[in-house]
Amino acid sequence: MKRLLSISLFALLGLVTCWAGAANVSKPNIVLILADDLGWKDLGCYGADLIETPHIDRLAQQGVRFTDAYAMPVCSPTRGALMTGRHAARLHITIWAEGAIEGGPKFRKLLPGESLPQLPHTETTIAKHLHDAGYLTALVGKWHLGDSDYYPETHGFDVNIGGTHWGAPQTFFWPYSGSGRHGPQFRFVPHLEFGKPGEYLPDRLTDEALRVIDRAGKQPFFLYFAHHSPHTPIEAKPADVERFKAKLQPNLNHQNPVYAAMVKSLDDSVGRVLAHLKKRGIEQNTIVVFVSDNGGYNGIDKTSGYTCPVTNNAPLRSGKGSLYEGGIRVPLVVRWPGITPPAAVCGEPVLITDLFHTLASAAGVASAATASPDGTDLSLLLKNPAAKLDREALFFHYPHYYSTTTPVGAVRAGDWKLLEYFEDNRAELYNLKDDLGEKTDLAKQMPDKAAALCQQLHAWRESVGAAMPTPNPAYRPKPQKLKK
Ligand SMILES: [Ca+2]
Repeated sequence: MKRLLSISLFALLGLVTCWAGAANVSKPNIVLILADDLGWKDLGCYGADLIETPHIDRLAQQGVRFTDAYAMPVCSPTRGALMTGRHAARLHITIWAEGAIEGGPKFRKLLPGESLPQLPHTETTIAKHLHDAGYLTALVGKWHLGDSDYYPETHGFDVNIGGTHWGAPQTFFWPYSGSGRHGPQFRFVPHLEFGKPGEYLPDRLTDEALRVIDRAGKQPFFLYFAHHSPHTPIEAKPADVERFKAKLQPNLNHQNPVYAAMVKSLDDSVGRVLAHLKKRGIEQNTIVVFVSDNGGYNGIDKTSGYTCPVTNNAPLRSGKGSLYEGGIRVPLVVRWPGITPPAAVCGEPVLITDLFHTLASAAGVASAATASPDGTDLSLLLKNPAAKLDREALFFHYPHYYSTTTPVGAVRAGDWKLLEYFEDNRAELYNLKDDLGEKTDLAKQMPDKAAALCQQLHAWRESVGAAMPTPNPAYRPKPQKLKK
């Protein structure tokens, strides 16, 4: 009897082990590719003209493409929100890391809201959750969430290739360092010290990303592949630049061939990652997400040799930094074999924080949702892109200055969008269904609607403890230009 019991216990243990093994095998790998400053209209599948992105377009053909996906308006806030599932305003990370340290302009009407230059260790990242669930976790590329005390290694990543506090490399060509625009400084991309002249950063980062996939072997992996492209400095491989120079026409929305070439390299990188997954036979067990961290940069970058804006977000208004659609609406494509239908398009508004919840849920890390109230699991939309989320509104908060904006907050509820500018508490109201370009301000025509949305925005700010700008005692109104 005792022997029989032992055998049964042994068999039971074997069964449990077997189940655990099966569960581990079924854990999907996750490849999260984050582009930097890629605009909503910068991909073929989103209607780009000069720019060509066949690999990402094919990914969209195999999964769900979101038309109304939103990020924060600049780099670090999106990255913090993506890693934690918590809104940038709740994290108090509302401007890029270097901007938080520099403190913003000294003589404008408002002093910016306080923002942290790093992701505190009291926050738990998706990498930490996945690491604890047995994943190999790797960041390849840009981190931008703090200095060496806050590097990815301290936030749940087993591997960090390239992640520092810097928001951009000094140059995209090896050795990726040199003097900066703000004076002499030494930017670097760690673990890539050994390279060769002419080596281009997106290509090298892709080599490293493929090595991470190989290194994982049979272990499930989370590859956070955060490209620096196509952030400034706008630099691309000469042969690619020539290709787009030849294609340039005055009637195209996009006019910068160096930028188009830069996006091509980004697309080539995605193509190589997808091909590698297929080659290794893990394509069917890997979720691939492609998304950008903010709207397209519509300023000028002289490095490119062109004086036209780097990109054009039309028909969206404005660009990076702004809370108009051009600053926050981003491309988002998700392919999850067995879950996402092919060539699907989803028009439901979604936020970058939702990816945290979606990926945590996919990996079976249910506990992750508790401390992250600012997002929702998108599995429902990924299975059925026509479904609706039970969510009233999305909120945005940028209490800082940038070339495209003064301090501002915003809310999108259904088709309605309200922006509140903090310098004069001016509200602007738009109906995105009729007016995607936010050209006709309806605030005066519809004061009740504007007041209701304002109230909703204020209540949200209070609930997340958003840091607000304050009056600047040193404010100097811009002096009138003297006539000669
Ligand atoms: Ca960015």
